[in-house]
Amino acid sequence: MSQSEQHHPLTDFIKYPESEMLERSVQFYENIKRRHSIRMFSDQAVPRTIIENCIKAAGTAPSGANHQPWHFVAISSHEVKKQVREQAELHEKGFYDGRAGDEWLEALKPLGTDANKPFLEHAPWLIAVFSQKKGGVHAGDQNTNYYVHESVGLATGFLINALHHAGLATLTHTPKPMQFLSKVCQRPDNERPYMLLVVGYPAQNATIPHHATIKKPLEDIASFL
Ligand code: IYR
Repeated sequence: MSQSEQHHPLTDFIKYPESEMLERSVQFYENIKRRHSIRMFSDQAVPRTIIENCIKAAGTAPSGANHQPWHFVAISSHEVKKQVREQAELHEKGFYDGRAGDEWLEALKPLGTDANKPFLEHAPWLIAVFSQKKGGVHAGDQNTNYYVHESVGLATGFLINALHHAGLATLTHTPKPMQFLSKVCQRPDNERPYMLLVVGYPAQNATIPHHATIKKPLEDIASFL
């Protein structure tokens, strides 16, 4: 067996007593349901190490053939944040002025969003997530990646969860189109911008739209056979 085909014993799985599992599952749910997308951020700084740790957590997500087809660009530079805001607002204006179409704009009404994105400058961190069509288990590999969208979606979910767990608020922001992020973030042509996370503390007067608090009950999202 070649070295790359070796397996290791699983040594870090923790088996909890069932009563503890029950308690942990409740605790996790109670904690994650306090996660809300917010659009009003404080400009209070967040230490870089916290962001690094959350990105490390995101990097443990499962991915097709373990190729980890993602790259995260963490932006705290005022100059770069300003560029992101300018570009995002420019594109979003076209979107809200009609490119989105009536049905989409109608669906967004309860969220109260518009083309103004001041939070892109106020928040201490923006994390641009990029997906890679080509790659491999080592940086620089140029093999085919598999299930790229699924993998990057999972890593982004891990990241949002890690940031929330650390005590930060986020917005999953999808400026449309967002190709401009490649240039602003100095990423190569073979990577595609996937999502932009806005990260920081909520502003003191932050609100969340009622619409976003409506979560489907278990019976509507799950079946047990
Ligand atoms: N990208 C726009 C519009 C937008 C689209 C969806 I779908 C949302 O859930 C929220 C907003 C914007 O960020 O304003």
